[in-house]
Amino acid sequence: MKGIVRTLIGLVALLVLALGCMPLPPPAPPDTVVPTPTNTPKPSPTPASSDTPVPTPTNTPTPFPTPIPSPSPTDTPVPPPPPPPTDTPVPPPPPPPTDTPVPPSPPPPLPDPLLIDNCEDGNNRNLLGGYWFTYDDRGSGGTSEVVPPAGGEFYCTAGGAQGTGFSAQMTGRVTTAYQYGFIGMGTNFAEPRAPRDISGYRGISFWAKGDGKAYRISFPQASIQDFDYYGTVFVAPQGWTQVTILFADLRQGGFGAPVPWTGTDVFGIQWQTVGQPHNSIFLAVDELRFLP
Ligand SMILES: [Ca+2]
Repeated sequence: MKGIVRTLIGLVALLVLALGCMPLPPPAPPDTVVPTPTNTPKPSPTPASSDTPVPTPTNTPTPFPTPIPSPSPTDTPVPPPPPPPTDTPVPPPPPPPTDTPVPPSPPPPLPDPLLIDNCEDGNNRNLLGGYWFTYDDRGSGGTSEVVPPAGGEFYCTAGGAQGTGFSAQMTGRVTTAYQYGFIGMGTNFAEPRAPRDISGYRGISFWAKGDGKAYRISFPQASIQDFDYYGTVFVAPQGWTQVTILFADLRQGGFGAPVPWTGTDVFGIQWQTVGQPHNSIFLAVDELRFLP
């Protein structure tokens, strides 16, 4: 009997030793009932036999409950990156500046074959090519003065008829140094100076403004050499006024030889003072036209 006990004790000792070498089961969560060796039913004192089930602590360990991972900083929900800046809708480029609708330009004015000059081109010639000029009595011993000076260039002056920009103007004075003292201005129908046939026209018209004095408009012609040209006298109004001159109304001054008017050899037009003296002279003419 003692042998059996000893054997049992030895077995128990071996068992205890074996249990000591067994890896301890991981600590179970408090709520897990893990059989501990104390729960192990103590082996019966009956002799161990091969059919005696030896309880072992190798009970299948209760699986750990899946640990709930504690939130880690990395688990902090990362706010989604801000959406990439949406492409700012690029406004369509402004349409190219549309060509400003060009209003249909009025047809260019038809060449006015009747216009002799309107002084708007700013030069010293009329539209027929002839020059504007002034003259005075100094060649006859007088001392009358004209501006622009005789022999110099004659340019139209600002201030024209009917709101236009320029007109032909002369100023000056007429003295008595010469018995028939005078000053004047004129324009030729051609350059170089040459006679022109203007017999197809009834006359000319022009706009005049001046000092209220009388002026004689005359038409130098090739067939007259003594300066007694055909002409007529008009009074220069102080405001722009249209003046009409009919060739049929022209007469010679009477101091020279009578010559017929044919209108076929006319050099141009000139405006000349009448009488003397004149302390001041002012005459402007503009918008010269032939009368058909
Ligand atoms: Ca003008």
